Amino acid sequence: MSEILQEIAQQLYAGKFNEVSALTQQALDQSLAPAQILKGGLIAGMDTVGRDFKAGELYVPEVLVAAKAMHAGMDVLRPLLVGEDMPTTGRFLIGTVQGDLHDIGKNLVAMMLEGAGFEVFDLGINAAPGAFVEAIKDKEPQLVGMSALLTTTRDAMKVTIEAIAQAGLRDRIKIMVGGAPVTAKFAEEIGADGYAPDAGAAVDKARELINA
Ligand code: B1M
Repeated sequence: MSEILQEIAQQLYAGKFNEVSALTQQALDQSLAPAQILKGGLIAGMDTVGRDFKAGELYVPEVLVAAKAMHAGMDVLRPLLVGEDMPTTGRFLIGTVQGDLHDIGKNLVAMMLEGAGFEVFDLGINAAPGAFVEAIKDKEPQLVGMSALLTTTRDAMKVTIEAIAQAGLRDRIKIMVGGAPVTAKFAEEIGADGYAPDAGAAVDKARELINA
């Protein structure tokens, strides 16, 4: 990896958003391709963040600051990537299910997925089954993720999966669920394809499902 890409990854890990922004511009000035900077610098840095978060070596605030640094780098690259035939890891639709207003964990998962090169469409909070169905038709994601933080709202995941099946869209997508009251057993019971306990594991599971 070129030295500047390594430095971008290191500064991103440290959450130094001004440095990441300046280094991303410097890398462009050195004629590195935007896709190369994205993959070798920003995504590489975020991968390390995900790995260490999963291992319990980083905590939520550090991940959020790293994600902010990722966005600072992305802001420099975005105008150059628009229109370019950028290979993404995949399209991921995510939302917090109906009745649930918690979004900190869901946002963290979305940021980590973006960091891993996924194109993320975020339905926000309190997303009704119909909103998932319409967005699947509109955005054509390969993966759909649902988050719930309440034991009472995790049942909305099952209802949403049923609505997706009723709309004839179940075979087109893989479904992932997560959130504090969700377990692997629950995911299996409601017919989801995967479960992840945290944002780092969510990236691993998304990569696994998209390659399955
Ligand atoms: Co609420 N809340 N809350 N709350 N809240 C909890 C969840 C609760 C455990 C607190 C408690 O009682 N100890 C409890 C739920 C109990 C239960 O059902 N078992 C609770 C309750 C009861 C409520 C209200 C009902 C309170 C009331 O009004 N009486 C109410 C419900 C509102 C609603 O949703 N309808 C409510 C409201 C709120 C606030 C609005 C005040 C606020 C949310 C702000 C926001 O999100 N913008 C809030 C908060 C902040 C919490 C706690 C304190 C923190 C949640 C959080 O952000 N954690 C929480 C207690 C706690 O957890 N200590 C609590 C940090 C976050 C990074 O973790 O969301 O678990 P988490 O996400 C993780 C993983 O779960 C996983 O990855 C993330 C990152 O590692 N993950 C996924 C999440 N989604 C995933 C999706 C995936 C894969 C992994 O694939 C798609």
